[in-house]
Amino acid sequence: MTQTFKNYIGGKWQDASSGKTFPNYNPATGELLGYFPLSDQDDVHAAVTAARTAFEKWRLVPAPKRGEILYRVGELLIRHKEELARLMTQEMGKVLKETQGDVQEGIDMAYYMGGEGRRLFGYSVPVELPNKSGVAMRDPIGVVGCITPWNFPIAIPTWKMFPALVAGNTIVLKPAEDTPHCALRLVELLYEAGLPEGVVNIVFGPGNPTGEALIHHPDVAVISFTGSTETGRHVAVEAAQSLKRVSLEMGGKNAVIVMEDADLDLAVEGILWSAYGTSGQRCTACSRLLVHRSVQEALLEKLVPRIERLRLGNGLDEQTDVGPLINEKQLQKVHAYTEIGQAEGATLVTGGEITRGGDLAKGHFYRPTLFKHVRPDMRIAQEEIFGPTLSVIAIDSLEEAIAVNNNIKYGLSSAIYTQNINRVQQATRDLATGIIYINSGTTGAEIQFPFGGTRGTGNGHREAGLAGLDVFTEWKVVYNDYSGRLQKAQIDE
Ligand code: UN1
Repeated sequence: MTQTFKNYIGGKWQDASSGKTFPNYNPATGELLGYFPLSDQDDVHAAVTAARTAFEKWRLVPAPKRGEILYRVGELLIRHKEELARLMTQEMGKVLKETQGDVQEGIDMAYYMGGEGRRLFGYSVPVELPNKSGVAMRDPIGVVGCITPWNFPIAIPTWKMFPALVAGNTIVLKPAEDTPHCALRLVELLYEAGLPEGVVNIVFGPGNPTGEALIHHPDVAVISFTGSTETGRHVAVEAAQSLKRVSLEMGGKNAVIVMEDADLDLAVEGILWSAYGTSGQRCTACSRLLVHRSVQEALLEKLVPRIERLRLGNGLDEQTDVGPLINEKQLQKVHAYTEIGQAEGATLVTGGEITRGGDLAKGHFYRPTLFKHVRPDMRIAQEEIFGPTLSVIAIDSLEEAIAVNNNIKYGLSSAIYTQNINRVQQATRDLATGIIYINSGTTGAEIQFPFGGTRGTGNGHREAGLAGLDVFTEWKVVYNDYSGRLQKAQIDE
């Protein structure tokens, strides 16, 4: 019998108050994996109320103790790594090696933010008056609403929840409706590690009504969102009404630049991995290849056969290189971009097809696709496709590559292959993205550094690293005057 799962609110498993549910499918096989509650305003209200109540106690738990819970979460994630990876592959399709990496990112974040329990550095600096001191410290903000995507269903919730928790906030998590089960398991492990009830609450459901209720709730102080730029803009506009703090992590249209002096074999590996890994469904995925005209044909001669050899299939099968797309809607969107590219006059070199044969018949599989003769202003070179589609643009100089790289509404990551140190320096200075890779592809960010991008990719915040605490903390400054008399700053001599 198919299992029906529940929300976890205030330490209790609960159905949606309406009794409604939605199904969860395996994108490789079409198999029904379970039903989850379709939560509305009432469920979200109950979750926010539970989080708000729990906040008054959680904020007083010493931060090192909060950190210790995260260390235990790290241990549990290690113990359950294989189970979670398999569950994730079944739920969203990417291959086991990648889902193991996804869980590993959560483990890394647990230990990193666990350590922040004994840091959370503020600072003390000299003050201008005698017998007075000043200290700046980080304070939690309150209830944080986390809205997370399906492409990194463990890692991204940990990027949001772990810094928020160590800083003393409480949480309502709304995971993507395509990957509810991973999020549920993560929350279960948090409680197994000893988290007090109500500190993390999970409500399942789609953007509307579940996400909408969260971004509009007056007691939610912060929204941390990862998803499309279109939805992120909506979140920012709506949440502004109640002056919520909003952190947005959105789209990318990331480029690999290959200069004429590059090691082409090395570049091929980086391009394959970052363009077609996760079936191109990463914010950091490479979707533009800016190659020097003089090495374009040599590069494509090496690259195209390798693309054609990528094996599509169920991510649980060790032979598989590329899993399915997340759902039918995304499959149709990716294919529509193939038609757009052809209509725009780009040359389809390989792929461009929905795969319906044999074992793949029930899944949402798309052949790894490459277009050449792409102009930088074509839609396939400007818009985020979020699939295995790579557009090759010929460039004649580093300056041109940088200009093409930057002339786009996103700014998450970029990469350059060159052996020339001067070009490395120039590219590092001028590529206008939040992340730059030298001689590797556009993916592979590590959690101890800030993650995020410029322009339409974000709204100025960063996740992970020390910067990842900023969204979830308010600076509080305490002046302590022990002179026993009225002292006037800026006025007393
Ligand atoms: C994302 O694509 O949403 O750098 C996150 C990377 C991963 C994280 C990607 N560590 O590709």
